[in-house]
Amino acid sequence: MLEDTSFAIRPIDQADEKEVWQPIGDVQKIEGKKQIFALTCDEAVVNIHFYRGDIVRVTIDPFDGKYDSVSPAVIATPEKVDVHVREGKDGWELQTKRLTVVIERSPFRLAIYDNEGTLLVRDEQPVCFQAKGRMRCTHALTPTDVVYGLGEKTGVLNKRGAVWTMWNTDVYAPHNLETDPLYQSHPYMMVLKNGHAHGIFFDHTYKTTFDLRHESFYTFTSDGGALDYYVFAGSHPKDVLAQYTHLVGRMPLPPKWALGYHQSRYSYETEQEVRELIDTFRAKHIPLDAVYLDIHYMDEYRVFTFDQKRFPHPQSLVQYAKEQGVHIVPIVDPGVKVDAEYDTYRDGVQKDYFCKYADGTLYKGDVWPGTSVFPDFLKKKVRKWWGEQHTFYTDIGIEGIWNDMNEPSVFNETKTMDEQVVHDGWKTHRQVHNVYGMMMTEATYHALKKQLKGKRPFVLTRAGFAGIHRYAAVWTGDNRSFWEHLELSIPMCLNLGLSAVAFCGADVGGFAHDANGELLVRWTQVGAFFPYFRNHCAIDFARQEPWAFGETYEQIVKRYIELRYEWLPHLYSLCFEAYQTGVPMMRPLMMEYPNDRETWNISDQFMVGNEVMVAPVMRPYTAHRIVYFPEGRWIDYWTKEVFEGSRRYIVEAPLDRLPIYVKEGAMIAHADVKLSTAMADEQMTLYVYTMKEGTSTYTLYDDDGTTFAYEKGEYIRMHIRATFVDHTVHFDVKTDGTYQPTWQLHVSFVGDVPKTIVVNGEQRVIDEATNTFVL
Ligand code: MIG
Repeated sequence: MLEDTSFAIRPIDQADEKEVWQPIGDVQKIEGKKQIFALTCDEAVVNIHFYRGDIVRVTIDPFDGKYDSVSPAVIATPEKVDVHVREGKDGWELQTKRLTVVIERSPFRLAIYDNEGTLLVRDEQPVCFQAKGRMRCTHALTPTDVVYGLGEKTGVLNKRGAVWTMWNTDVYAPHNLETDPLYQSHPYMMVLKNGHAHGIFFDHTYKTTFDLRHESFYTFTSDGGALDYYVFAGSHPKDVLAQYTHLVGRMPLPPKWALGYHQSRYSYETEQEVRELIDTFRAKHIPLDAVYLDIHYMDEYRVFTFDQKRFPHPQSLVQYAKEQGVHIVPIVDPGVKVDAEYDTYRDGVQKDYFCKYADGTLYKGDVWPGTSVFPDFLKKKVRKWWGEQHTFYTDIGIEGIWNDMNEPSVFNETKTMDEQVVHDGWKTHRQVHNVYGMMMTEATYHALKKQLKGKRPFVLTRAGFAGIHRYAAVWTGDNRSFWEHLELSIPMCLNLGLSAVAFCGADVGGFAHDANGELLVRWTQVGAFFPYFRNHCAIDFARQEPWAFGETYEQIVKRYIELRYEWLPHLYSLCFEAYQTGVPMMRPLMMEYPNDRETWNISDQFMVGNEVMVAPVMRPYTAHRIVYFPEGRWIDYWTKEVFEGSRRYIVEAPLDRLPIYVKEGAMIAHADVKLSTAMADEQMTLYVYTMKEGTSTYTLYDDDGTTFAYEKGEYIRMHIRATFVDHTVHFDVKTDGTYQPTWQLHVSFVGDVPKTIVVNGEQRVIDEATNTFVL
């Protein structure tokens, strides 16, 4: 008999149905201490802890109330919050200025409201647990709620309609809409209800699942630990990001070179090849800021070594590259080759720094170097030791490191380390798997920061957990040179951004499989507006450097890499915004227009800041597409054509055109094209998209691009407000910070040039020759 699989749904967990789910029962008593409330239930201890008026943490521990999380995600400590307590006959109400938590006594259930009375969270069913330590809660949703976030997930922007699992996994097989999980775990969602957003973060390091298939609820299940979640009040999507990143931290400013164009391949195999690559970029005048060294640079894949034959003079290579304004970024994997004559292995064994089973035997797994051992990054002194090894790179001038395989990936059936391995004393791999990679990357970031003596490090990572953005940029792993993967990269990165990973990108051109000229062009156009912009390609597949497919394609690819450099002042200003507020550079339309329901499910357009919209073509042989324009008037970046908002248009986009639209009234700062961010700007141009009447604002940010002086106010921020009225524009310019820019800011109008221009009360005239004036 054939099994009917047509209605097969993915089981959340095979073990589930065999084990009994037990509810935690009624509340027996409540004890409150200022902003912390402890509830004793029949089968659990519940803690409700206000971190701020707009952030509340709920922990439900069915064991002994002594559960101690090992999650590294949260870095904020609670602030003082005034909580108003009311006791009713069915339970209690805890109220801050922004949140109300309603506790039902029998059986225990929670409901959480914002200060406008919007229901954010409600237990649809009592919280349950299993003897094995699994936890489950079921929270209400309405059919029209939209769910975003969850970090690095496939699928479309809205995550409803599927089950999503958090278990860091290396997936080389083609990623498709149902491929899950991938390399990162972000058990965090932003929920949009009728334009009101709130967030919820389940701070669980164990394997967890979000079942979002249902109309009126979702379930969250964790493979272990107490239930531990934080609710963020919102109500604007940007507020939710600010609240979430208050808790888990924000990205530091990357060095400017990390925002340039990066070229990678698995692998550029010799020093000579790398030099020739850089020379070709320079000969062709194509901008370039970094070249990656994939695993072939090493001596039989031993980390912290160079192959003597292929890379005999790494220091002069790094130096040579630097003279061309290019940074060399080597890959560093966690696996350490088992080889009694290899220093790193010997040293780690001697110090007892590698992961072991409970009985003391070393865990060994096969990865690129063959049989390998794995540093126990959960231990502080191991992180320190691992970090120190990086002087091997930093001593020769390297300032960026690429962490790969840190899920950790192992070439075996389960694809990872045995769950029975123990870390840092007695934490099982089952418990800490999802944070292993983040701890490696943290070690790398901190070590580089120290070793670079004041320069900003750049770290790229594949694996990660909530909070990873504090240490590294994230790329979405092994995609393929498929149009579908170009399309997938947008919702993936948008949701990473909504999960606080502002600095992210996908391999431009696609990693595995063969790209072609048209795909590379379309992908480079999109990549130029992603936060992180790297072309990377796998071994044995068609090369995909900008010139790989002939002159016609090369010219367009070059033009879009140049465009990236023109737009850098804008992108860099947005980076600073992300550093300050958590709001990512690349945003879904929903972020700017949460009340426009047309925007809620758009996965194929995105915003770069608040007034620039990109609507790429992501189909072969296609020179047009449908674009949705939110309210207002929009100007075509290329043709200056005007589009009235709140409707859709079919727009033309021949191969050399990426549809970009700028909102009327907007101001955007551009730089001149240059070959590397190492070259200082002498001039920047503020393009002002004029309007008849109205006001707009823009903040241009700049600093030295390399040090941490910005943390002490050594930057320049120009807050520009433009008011258009009666053919006159009034600019109100306020500057703060102590950095002396290398550039002058010119102003150029797009659209009708105002008859009168006034800057801080003083009239200005336009220079006839350049059609600009200096602000
Ligand atoms: O098992 O280092 O995702 O970017 O080129 C493959 C070789 C290991 C996977 C990474 C990819 C990298 C490749 N790595």
